[in-house]
Amino acid sequence: CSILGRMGFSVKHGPEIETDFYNFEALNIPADHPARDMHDTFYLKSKDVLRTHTSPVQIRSMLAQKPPIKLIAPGKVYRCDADTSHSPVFHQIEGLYIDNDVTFADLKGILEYFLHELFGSDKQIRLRSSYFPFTEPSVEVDVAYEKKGTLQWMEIMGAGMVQRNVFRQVNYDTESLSGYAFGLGIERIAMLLYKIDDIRLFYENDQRFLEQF
Ligand code: 2U9
Repeated sequence: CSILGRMGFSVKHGPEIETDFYNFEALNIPADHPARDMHDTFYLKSKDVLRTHTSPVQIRSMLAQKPPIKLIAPGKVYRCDADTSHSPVFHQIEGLYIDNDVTFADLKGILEYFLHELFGSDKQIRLRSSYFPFTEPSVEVDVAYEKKGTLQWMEIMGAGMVQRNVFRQVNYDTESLSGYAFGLGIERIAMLLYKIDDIRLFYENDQRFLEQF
């Protein structure tokens, strides 16, 4: 948050219980979309959901204010999945920038700057083509590291240009506006940085684990 804050992103928060519209529909994930399966959603009796990402915060901001919009949404998200690398509650930071003439080159520039601040300016960055319903084109972002003298890549975050259907859902003009978005899982990055092999250690409050940091 402090790195992105210095880059002009302001922090926004939103509810952890969300409606289907804010969590899925507005993000170009309709009811029959296969991407719904990827989210392992916790449903409430009311048909509301525990948010599966912080993206609904960006939708709420887009409806509440006019562009330019430059924000990050950090917070808890929920997915019905549990093993050494998945927790039913974990933390994400997502970013959104919308203005006239925002390009993929702008996205590449801020990703590189952000990751160099986070991991060190000597680290090589790679963008790989990917798919998310809410961005097009979409990429996954890798950071290089060395393992036994050979170059390896670790997947750090996802990103892309905001899908035009997302603009349509919030009545934004798709001709004049464009934007980029990105997302990352905080525990995943902490696990990579500090070589932690079990995500559950973060939540067990074992003093011996926590005191190391
Ligand atoms: C709006 C439009 C687009 C947010 C994005 C990602 C790519 C992404 C994952 C990282 C690891 C989730 O925690 S994780 O499993 N996220 O790769 N998120 S683009 O895109 C948005 C958000 C809001 C209105």
